[in-house]
Amino acid sequence: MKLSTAVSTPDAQFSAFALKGGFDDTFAMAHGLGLDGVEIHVRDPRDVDAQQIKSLKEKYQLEITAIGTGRAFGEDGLSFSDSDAGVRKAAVARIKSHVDLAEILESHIIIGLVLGKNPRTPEIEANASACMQQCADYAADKSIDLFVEPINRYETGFIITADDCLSFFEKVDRPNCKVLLDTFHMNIEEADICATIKKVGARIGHVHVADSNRWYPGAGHLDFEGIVRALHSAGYNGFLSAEMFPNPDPETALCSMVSHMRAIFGKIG
Ligand code: LER
Ligand code: MN
Repeated sequence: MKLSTAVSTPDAQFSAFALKGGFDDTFAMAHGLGLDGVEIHVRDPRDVDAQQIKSLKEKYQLEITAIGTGRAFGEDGLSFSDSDAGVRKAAVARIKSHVDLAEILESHIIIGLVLGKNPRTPEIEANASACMQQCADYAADKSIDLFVEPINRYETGFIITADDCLSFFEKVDRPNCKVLLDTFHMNIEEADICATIKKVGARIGHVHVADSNRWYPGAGHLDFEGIVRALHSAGYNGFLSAEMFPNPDPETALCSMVSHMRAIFGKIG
């Protein structure tokens, strides 16, 4: 498994980005701290210079592990479950533009809060799955996956657990939709984190790491050794991407994450 961190530009409202800043600074810092990749969170791809990000990716030898899209909901109100068909159409167009960015950066797409926060009803599920199908088909043509993230009950009423996500996938029925497991949300919602990892198995596409308090792994009470062992047994060989508060400061948070996780990798071999 490899390590990455979520990064975003300073205007992002979401607070669990360990690194906020210009991509030149955040990529340099991620490289300097020995990370293998960065996960970039982009409100609207028209805000960023794809070629600049591509050259920074090459300069610092970092993979772009995924592109986060939640800011399109948080800051622009776009969602797949909005009752207004025009908003849903704009949300699909926005995510397709994220897919175009992912194609340039050889990355994948995170679908979290862009699903909306409304409690799941048959109508909401039908609207959201139709949007998902359009985006998944567009992404599949470019060999891009959509990582759908269960998010805890205090942030959404829609896809809260891994089981919610798997049952939504039955409706969406697209193989390039994978599950994004976030240890912070799992600690709130899953009865048994390791059993959930085993159950999702080959359908795990991406993993966010933060401890129980959303600080760096090692700062709370989660058993990351057990989690990494369960991911390893499930055949997961992708990224563990830190999505955590920059506490007590970004550098300490990231250094602590890297040393905690690499010590665990060393034990597992
Ligand atoms: C996004 O990856 C996430 O984990 C959510 O908490 C965003 O609100
Ligand atoms: Mn997350």
